[in-house]
Parts: sequence; C-alpha cells; structure tokens
Amino acid sequence: MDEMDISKIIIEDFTKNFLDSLNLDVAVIGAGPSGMMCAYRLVQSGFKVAVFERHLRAGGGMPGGGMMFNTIVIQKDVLNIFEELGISVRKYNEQLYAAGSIETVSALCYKAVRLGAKIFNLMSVEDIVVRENKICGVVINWSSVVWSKLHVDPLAVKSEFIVDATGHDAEICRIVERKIGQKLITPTGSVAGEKSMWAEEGEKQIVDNTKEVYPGLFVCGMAANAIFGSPRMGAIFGGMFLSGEKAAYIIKKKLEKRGKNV
Ligand code: 48F
Repeated sequence: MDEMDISKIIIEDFTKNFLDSLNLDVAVIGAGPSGMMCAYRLVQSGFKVAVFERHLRAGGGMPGGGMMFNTIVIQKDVLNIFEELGISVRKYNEQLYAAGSIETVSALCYKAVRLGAKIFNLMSVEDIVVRENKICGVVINWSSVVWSKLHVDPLAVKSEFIVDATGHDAEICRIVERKIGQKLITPTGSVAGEKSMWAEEGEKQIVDNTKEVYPGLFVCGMAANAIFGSPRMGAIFGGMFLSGEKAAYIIKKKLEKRGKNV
C-alpha cells in the first residue's frame, strides 16, 4: 500500500463526483432536515440533485435536538415518513412522538445518498447565478475560505432550480434581496424575518410558506417561515419533513413540465 494511492483515490473520486455535479436539476443549499428531505424525494423521482452544506457534517440543527438533549419531537402526521426511513419512534401521546436526533439524521442522509443525492459538505453558497430574471445556479466556495476571509474567487454550478434550505437565516433569499432588490414573491418583496417561538402556529404555517419565491428559487424549512414572518418552533420537526417534501413535489411537477421525465 502506497500513501500516494490513498491520495490519488480521494482526489480522483471526489473530482469525478464534483465534475458530475456541475449541471444539476436541483441544487439544495443546506443539509438540515428540510433540505435533506427535499433532496431525498427528488432523487427518488430520478432527478440529479446536490446538497451544499457549509459545515463539516450534515443534519443542520437536528443532531443538537432541544438544547443539546439529542431527542427530537415529531407529530403523528409524519409517522409514515419515519416508517419509510426505518426510524424508530416512541409514542408520547395521541399527537406527539419522540425520536433520536442522530438516528433520524443518519437515516435520512443515508437514504438520500444511496439513491444518488450528492452532499458537498464544507462548501458554502455565497452567491447565485442569474440570467434574464431567473436564478439558474449557485456560486460556491470552501467554507474555510469564507471563514478565513481569504480572497479566493469561487466556482459556479448550474441548476434548473435551487432550494434555500439554509434555516433561520434564509441566506439565499437574503442574497436575492440584497443583489436583485425587493423582488421576492412575499407580501413586501423582502425577507420579513422569523417571529418568536410559537410551535403550533409555526408548524401550521410552514407548509403554506414553502413555495417558489423568485423564478428558479424555492424555499423550505425554517427559511420559509423566516421569509414570511412566521414563528419559530424549537425542537419539533414534523413541519421540516413536510416542507421539504412539498418543495420537492412542486419542483418535480415543474421539471416534468419541462420534459424532464425520468
Ligand atoms: O438550520 P437547519 O437545520 O434548517 P432546517 O432544515 O431545519 C430547522 C431545524 O433544524 C430547527 C428548527 C426545528 O423546528 O427550527 O432549527 O430549516 O439547516 C440549515 C443548514 O444550512 C446550512 C447550515 O450549515 C445548516 O446545516 N447553511 C446555511 N447557510 C448556508 C448553508 C450557505 N450559505 N451555504 C451552505 N450551507
């Protein structure tokens, strides 16, 4: 065994994956629960999907559970999804169940990746690609470059659709607001910002808030509540799964209309 072989395998394998992801059907930004659920449903339909995640690991806010107690709460409406993913749940009452946050993240990521979703961790989306008032790609850089404020130019990836699944900060929608102006398809044209915690109301509104908010740009998960000024919910996650699923469903219909039947 030669150390050079190890280096060569890593560089060649990664490069092949990366080159294969330069022209996507859907680029999902953020590997939290909503982004991963969206990616999972899209690859199940056979679309080419990559998820760009700033941090070292996938999962977003889920591994941390509630205040680092690594249990999450889900509602009975998503039990079918948990069963499909093979995640064990514990009943608390007629409405609420507990699940392990690590088991949930692992199962969701594993299923999505096995079906073909690529996850590029340690990469941050710092900008978007725009043509004739439609977003058609993302601009990426190594997170370490961004964090160290190094002056290194990024690379671009083309994509039919992009999904802002960046969580509470709704980073991609904020880039649109900053660079294109108040043109988001929201009541004010801009990002309203999330409201304080109200779990039941936030969970009710999140699926409604999941939609196309600029041509080519969809929003799901906490980012959807943030841009429409809906409440946060804390460590209850049913809405994240349903929101990711809804974004995937609308995108699938749009891709099929464009003749992207797979
Ligand atoms: O925050 P996150 O888990 O978003 P989510 O899918 O789920 C929210 C819940 O975790 C929780 C909650 C439950 O009620 O409220 O907070 O809406 O995952 C967002 C991911 O996006 C990454 C970030 O590191 C995180 O893993 N991210 C954010 N901005 C960027 C990014 C960016 N510019 N480029 C790449 N990744």
